[in-house]
Amino acid sequence: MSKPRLIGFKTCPFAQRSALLLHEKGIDFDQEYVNPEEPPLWFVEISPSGKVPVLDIDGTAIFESAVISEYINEVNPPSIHPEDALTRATNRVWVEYTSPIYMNIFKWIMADNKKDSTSAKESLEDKLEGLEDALKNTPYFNGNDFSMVDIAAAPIAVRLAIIKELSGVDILENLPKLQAWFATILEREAVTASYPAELKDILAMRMRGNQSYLLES
Ligand SMILES: N[C@@H](CCC(=O)N[C@@H](CS)C(=O)NCC(=O)O)C(=O)O
Repeated sequence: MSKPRLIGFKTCPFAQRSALLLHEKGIDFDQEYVNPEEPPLWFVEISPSGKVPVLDIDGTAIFESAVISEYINEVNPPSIHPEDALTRATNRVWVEYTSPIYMNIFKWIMADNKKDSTSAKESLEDKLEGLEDALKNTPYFNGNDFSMVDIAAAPIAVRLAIIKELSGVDILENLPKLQAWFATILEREAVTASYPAELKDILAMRMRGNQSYLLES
């Protein structure tokens, strides 16, 4: 059996989730990034939706980050899911909850005028407040154990920290539980390993290219 191959875009938070779980489980894998503007033919052939992440296991392509996570977790015990079925279901609910937040972040940082930027920021704040209310002042979402919810949210933590560095705006200012949770997540080695070192520069370049109101204001 050859090494798993994970295909992503450098900026994709969903692909980052897959990389994070692979690192967390200590799995030796090949990370491959494709250019979203000019995806190679081999990628188009293995990704029916044209989306990343794709996990290639010996020629079988698995896609959708939640499915990839379940597969990686299943074939690499011990499971990082909680034992209790209801807690597991609740975790899956919060994994789902975090997914649209990436689009909110994207709209906020790419808006090129005050009106769009403010409305995107408000939508993002609403979602972050929902997450804040679900937290219990524990290191990780479930307590002391790192879980799928922590993995699902880690790319949010990474992006909001980058945005704060680039723009000086801290959207977590009034969300103390989220601040603490994200700080703990960002300290984890597997989180640092899960995204390319140049992510900040790529995001800054895209924001500047879009005349991001967040950078200009
Ligand atoms: N539900 C998918 C979302 C993946 C997704 O939206 N990926 C984006 C990049 S972050 C993508 O590949 N977009 C290209 C496209 O839609 O053609 C998952 O969780 O894997």
